[in-house]
Amino acid sequence: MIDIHGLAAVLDEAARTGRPVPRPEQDYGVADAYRVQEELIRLRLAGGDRLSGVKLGFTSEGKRRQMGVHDVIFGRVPESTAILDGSHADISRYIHPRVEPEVVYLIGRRIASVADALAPDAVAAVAAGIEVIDSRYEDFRFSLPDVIADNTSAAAYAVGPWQPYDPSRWNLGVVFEIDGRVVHTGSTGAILGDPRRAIVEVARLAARAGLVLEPGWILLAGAATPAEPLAPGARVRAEIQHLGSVSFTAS
Ligand code: OOG
Repeated sequence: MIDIHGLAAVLDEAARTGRPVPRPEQDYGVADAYRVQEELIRLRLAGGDRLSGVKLGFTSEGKRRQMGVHDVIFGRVPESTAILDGSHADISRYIHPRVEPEVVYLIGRRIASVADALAPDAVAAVAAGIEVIDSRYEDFRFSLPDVIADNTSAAAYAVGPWQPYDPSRWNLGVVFEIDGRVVHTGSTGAILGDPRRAIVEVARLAARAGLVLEPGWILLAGAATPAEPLAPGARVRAEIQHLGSVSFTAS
């Protein structure tokens, strides 16, 4: 049996101090891992943070292959981790941060079930985004339950200007740049084969965890390309065809 409160406290402290921790020695399953994540977030919200939304991980083959993991996972996104588009972001408190380009959806209605996610007003808008991930485990190595417990490595995120949501535009080119150099190109079609499925997938996972998605929340739909290490001074930019771009500079 995993100590749910104990592991949540260890991961919370690792995130706050920037000191990585070893993976838990015990075996545990995905259901317990989501309980750890829930407790970890409860600790953060008790400290005055709020949720700005949810995220999916391992929605693209590129990411699954990079991390050796095979299932889609979901995490919760704290409001305090937002990076303003075009700004400087302090990355000194992270352990071994990486960045990846994402499609971000603005949730348009309360979503408590997969049926809600299929409603025409489920998505209110869409934007290009960048997620900073930072595993709290040593060497960025983990099992599937470990990364779920660690809130899917969520560390920070930036969202570009919101655009009207056009469901027919689902297979869009993605360009990911660091310091003006293209490091990855991809397609939003790499996200679950069709990023429109992200809202359904997150509704399924959230409902299972007893979490209702609120209008005005964001959904980070998962990276369309593998992640890149983020170093101080780096200028990171993601551009998605028809959706515009988002950027920040790490300091
Ligand atoms: C887990 C987070 C993965 C994505 O977009 O696939 C993720 C990790 O790779 O550490 O956010």
